[in-house]
Amino acid sequence: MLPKRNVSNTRNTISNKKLEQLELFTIPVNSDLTSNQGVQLSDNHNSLKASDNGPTLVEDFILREKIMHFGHERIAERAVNARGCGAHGFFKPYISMVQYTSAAFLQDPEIETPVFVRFSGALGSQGSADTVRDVRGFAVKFYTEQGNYDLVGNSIPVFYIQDAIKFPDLIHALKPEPHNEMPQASSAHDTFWDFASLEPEVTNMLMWTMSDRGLPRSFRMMEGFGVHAFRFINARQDAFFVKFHWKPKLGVHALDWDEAQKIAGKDPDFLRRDLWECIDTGNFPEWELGVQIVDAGREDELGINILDATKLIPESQVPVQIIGKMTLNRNVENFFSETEQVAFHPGNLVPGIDFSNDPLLQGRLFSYTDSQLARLGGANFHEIPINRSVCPVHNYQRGGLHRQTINKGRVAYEPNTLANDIELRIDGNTAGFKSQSNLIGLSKSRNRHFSFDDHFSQATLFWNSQSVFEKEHIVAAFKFELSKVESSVIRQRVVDNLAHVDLKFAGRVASGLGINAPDLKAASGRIGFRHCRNSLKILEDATLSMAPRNIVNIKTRKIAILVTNGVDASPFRSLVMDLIEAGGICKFISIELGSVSTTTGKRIAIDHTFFTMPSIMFDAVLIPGGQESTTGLCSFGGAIHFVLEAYKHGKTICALNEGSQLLTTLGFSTDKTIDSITIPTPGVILADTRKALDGQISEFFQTEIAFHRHWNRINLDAVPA
Ligand code: HDE
Repeated sequence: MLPKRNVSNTRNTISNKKLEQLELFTIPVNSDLTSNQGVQLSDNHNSLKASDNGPTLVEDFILREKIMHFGHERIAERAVNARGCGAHGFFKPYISMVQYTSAAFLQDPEIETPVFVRFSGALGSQGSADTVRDVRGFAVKFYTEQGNYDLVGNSIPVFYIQDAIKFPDLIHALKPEPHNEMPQASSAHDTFWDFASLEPEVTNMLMWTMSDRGLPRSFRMMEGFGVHAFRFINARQDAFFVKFHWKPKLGVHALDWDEAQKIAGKDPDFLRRDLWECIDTGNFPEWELGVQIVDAGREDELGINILDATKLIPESQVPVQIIGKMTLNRNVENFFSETEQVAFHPGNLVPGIDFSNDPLLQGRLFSYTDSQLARLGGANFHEIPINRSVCPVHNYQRGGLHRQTINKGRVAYEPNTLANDIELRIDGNTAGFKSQSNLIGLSKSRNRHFSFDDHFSQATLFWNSQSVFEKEHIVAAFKFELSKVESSVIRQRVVDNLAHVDLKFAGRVASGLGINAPDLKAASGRIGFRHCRNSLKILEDATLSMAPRNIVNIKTRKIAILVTNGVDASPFRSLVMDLIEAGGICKFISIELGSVSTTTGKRIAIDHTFFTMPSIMFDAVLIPGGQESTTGLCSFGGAIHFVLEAYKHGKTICALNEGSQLLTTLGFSTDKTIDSITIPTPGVILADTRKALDGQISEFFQTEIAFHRHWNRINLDAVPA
């Protein structure tokens, strides 16, 4: 009875140079079976035995091949960022960046560059849940005409540590504890907070991970950051520092912590499913690429050391220039071949982009190739289809495990004259990638630059920039994590450090943890506590908050419509059509699958039950009227819990006519006689469809959904959901 969204499998209709290349390696679904040698098989059910009851024969090469392959079909998961999902798409610049960089893919707004993106969680194993509290990886491979460029970034603009030498310690502290391999994908345990309390440089990133940034609602609603300072180099060899930003077109939104934990159980694939379904239904996610550019030589004016990855450049200090857009429009054909085998490396650069001396970035440059060698079994991982560049590769590397390329000729060295009867010599005088000349200090040093030792100013800036509700969530997150820490000495050390961010904030965290009030001096008296506070150029920056600024739209927002027999369908028909028109995804939820009858005797097909699709899978709830349906819902615990839980998680709820009876326990008046539309508390809309115009209800509902979550509603903590 209601219009269905047009569902199209986009996978076969979109193409670009990279996808055409992958097509050469892609095998269609087939109806017969062969061995790996191409020999057709006649029986895939029975192994070869010496008589029906006899032992299996060693000569059964078909069995041996099949079992051998099965036994080797797993490869080592990534040491970090093991759980991820990927998608194909393209990038198009809005403007030419020729003034700053000679990178070809940033020159011409007409040129589309194919990309492959892998999102990941840093902490968890491959089989861990998607919605744990964590920073997310945001790795983009651009298949440019000048070779592959990888921007291997994160969802948080700063990192825990300043120097690569501390990375193994950080990850060992964060990962499950080595004696019992617990807890999975969670920082809420002693070893992490022990490390964190002894390394105050982690504080800024801690503020971010404990904020709602650690709980993205969707990869499609998450920012990405290159984190380090890189350099743009233009054709004249002028250098500029650059920080990269990805800004999602759908805005930046988060889950609630209680919701995230429940989703981890009900649908551990929540984020990858969301990405997959949206791409498959043509709701292509988009991010704009932004850059903060600082002229080389002027970085000292920032008030921070630009090479320190635990600091960001506030956007109010150096605005982000939006320079292009990335669209993801095709799911992978095969998870293993593409997502699992894709090999990112921050050292995959193209002419026009170069590193900075950030000591964390410099350390990464050793690590990634090394990881690929171990995971992908040899030096030829660049020949795996997903990793191949779209421009030709020719050099004199030969051999190695699993070499695919058949290089012609007898010449495998340079310089030479035998390859083409002329002298080939590549010794710095040809075009191509040139490292930007960079003054290297004369004395070796194992010291950090003193300016790295400001560990708290930006954590304070972050705290000051948060809204009231974000601050509450940060305090709650610290309390949650520290409550899981068994050692009270560690808990105390953490809050003593937090006192250097903001004393009141640290006090709020400390209360109820069975420890003393935070003590500034205790922290600064400890060995290993290095801190020298720089004076901040700014004290607050609105862009650090996720509080809605520009309310966007309701595209791809999921709306649950709660119905049972006797639902009054006429008042909400046009409302639902409006929601779908605006890009919302509406699903009918009831007590059982099948269909329910309306007051006029028509039938509504049910998409899901309360049992299989709890409120945590939706962004908003619509409760239509009809006395029989409402009475049915009010007497079903699953429906009451659904609504209370959605309320507790700040979601928009719209009740029509009698439907408002489902909200009577929430402590506000559900009597709608005053007006045709009443908003008794933020994000709750009670509408009398006999008085209100359909369009009005729809407008209110959409505005509230687009706001995402309503944390300032009454009785939130009293709701037992
Ligand atoms: Fe990584 N990181 N990392 N990292 N990282 C890996 O590479 C490493 C760092 C990031 O989807 C590994 O191929 C070191 C910062 C992402 O395939 C490994 C250091 C940032 C991904 C590795 C860092 C990242 C990885 C694991 C400190 C944000 C997933 C397997 C010096 C800017 C990429 C692999 C994908 C993966 C090392 C720090 C982002 C072990 C040594 C900072 C998104 O090589």
